[in-house]
Amino acid sequence: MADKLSGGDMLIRALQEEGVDCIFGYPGGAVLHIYDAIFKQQKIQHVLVRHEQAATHMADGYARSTGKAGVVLVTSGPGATNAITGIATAHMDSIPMVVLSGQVPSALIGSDAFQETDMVGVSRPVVKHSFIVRNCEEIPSIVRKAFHIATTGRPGPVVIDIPKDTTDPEILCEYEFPNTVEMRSYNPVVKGNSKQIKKAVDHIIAAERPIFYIGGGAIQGEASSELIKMVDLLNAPLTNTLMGLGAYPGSNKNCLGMLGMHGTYQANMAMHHSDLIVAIGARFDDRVTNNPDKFSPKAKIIQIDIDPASIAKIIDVDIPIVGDVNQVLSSMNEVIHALWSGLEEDDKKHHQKNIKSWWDQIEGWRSAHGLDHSLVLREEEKIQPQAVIKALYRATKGEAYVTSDVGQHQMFAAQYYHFDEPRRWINSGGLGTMGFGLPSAMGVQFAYRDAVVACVTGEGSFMMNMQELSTCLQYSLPIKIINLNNQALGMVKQWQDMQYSGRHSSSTYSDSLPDFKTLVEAFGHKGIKVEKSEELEPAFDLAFSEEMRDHLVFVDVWVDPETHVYPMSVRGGSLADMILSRDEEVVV
Ligand SMILES: Cc1ncc(C[n+]2csc(CCOP(=O)(O)OP(=O)(O)O)c2C)c(N)n1
Ligand SMILES: [Mg+2]
Repeated sequence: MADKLSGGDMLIRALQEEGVDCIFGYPGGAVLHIYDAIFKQQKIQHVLVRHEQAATHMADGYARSTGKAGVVLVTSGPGATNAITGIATAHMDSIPMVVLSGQVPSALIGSDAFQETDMVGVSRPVVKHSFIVRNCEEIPSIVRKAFHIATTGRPGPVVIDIPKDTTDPEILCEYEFPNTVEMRSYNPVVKGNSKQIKKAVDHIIAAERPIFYIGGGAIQGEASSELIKMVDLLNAPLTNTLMGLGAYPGSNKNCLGMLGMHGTYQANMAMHHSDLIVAIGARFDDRVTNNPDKFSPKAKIIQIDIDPASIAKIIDVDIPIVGDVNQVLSSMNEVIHALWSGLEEDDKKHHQKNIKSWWDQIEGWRSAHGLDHSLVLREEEKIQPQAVIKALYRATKGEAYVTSDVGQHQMFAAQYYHFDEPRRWINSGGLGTMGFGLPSAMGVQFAYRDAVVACVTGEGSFMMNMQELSTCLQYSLPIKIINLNNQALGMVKQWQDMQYSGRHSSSTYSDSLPDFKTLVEAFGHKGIKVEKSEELEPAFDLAFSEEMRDHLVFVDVWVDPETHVYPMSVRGGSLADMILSRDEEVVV
């Protein structure tokens, strides 16, 4: 006979069966039964955060770095609404997450009870799915379904709203965890259509100027090894979106770097001039396409995506393939191998000649205006933010998990830290959520206790969730925070420089910034302030030293406040229309 358990105990048991080892949360009246159930077991660690938004970003960082769903537990009302920004952040980047929100007792729902919010209603536009628990019996099957939905197909956040009476310790129900999940209305397509796959391969082999355009879906879909096989066999150029960095080794020469608004010159030019774009787990978002009417005019497009709704949403596609990116690429590789070995020597040579002249053109772009070109050292005493990222890359040998916040520092990190593996670069691409950096780094550190985790932040973003420094002390998280302190909301200020004649409306703080070294020391951590170039390397040496191995270190680097992020797309232009520096614009 099945065990009889309370709803609270059932919830925790079901989470254990799902393999959950860590929950990020914050208690309150509606979830007290659940917290008591957590207290009585040892398998799942509960992390007490200082703000519910941070809990969602921690679960998100955990999910992005492991591929498993992150789990959040919040109380009703303000606890639930505080979680919304993090749920929306995960939704925009297709991150698997399960959010357990407390609700007032069923009998009070709709009565404007204390701390009542219609969480399912409030979160609806930013979740993949949501559930309301009606009685304790259904808790195990709802948990099973929630994890299934969050982690399969195009992943995303799922909310389970739990009225307090359903977890009452006095009410016991039979516990049965379902072995399988069946939902008639939810069956994501996994295998790609074989005719489309054959057609795509024919186009790839025949293309003269092919380019692979890789998005976050390639990482979520674990497609890296098949992607590497394909790109290396074809010796094709490849570019990543902000979300796709690391899907293919960033330090490999076939990688042209990030494309789009702050993409590299060579990546944007290659996209614009290509005759075949192979889009993998990428959704042609406006930060990539610039003006869709001027996007890559000569290219035929193959788009591979798990989500049929993403296909041809923004840009017309010639060969759509719906399916799991890893499986589709694996089938394509089989077809490519068969085709390649059957090709006449002359045809192979023809292909190699085409690719060589395409590469000559790309290398010309790379050497003319590659990224080092935009790393201009202006005044000797001012530290350039790009140089800080390069120093971080050296200090961590390119092997760290790097999270970032949102702004100029995020773009510099994306441009100058080369990610050779998937799931190492963790940032909020779709929603662009300031305040994401520190808590997401914490989520990564909980997943990998011995890993080097660095958070590249800006003083503006850091101040949005800095209360979590206290959580870091409680759980001994030795994160290294690199603050590119330009004493401004730098990205906003850059746009004001470029589009509003330098009128800095509310983008600076009139000398009101805290002294970050003292601030982090008040939280019990190590702070280092860097004001001169020559202090940078020693600061990194100390931060990443054996001596600081178990300590959170905050390196506050005062960088040149005048530096802009380049290249930058020209508004309304094509991908080839770029501003390369303060006084250099290229428009085709
Ligand atoms: C929550 C939130 N509010 C506002 C914005 C708009 N925004 C984008 S970048 C930015 C400035 C970020 O400043 P900082 O963290 O210091 O980074 P910097 O650009 O200076 O490197 C702002 C305000 C945002 N992305 N997120
Ligand atoms: Mg700043």
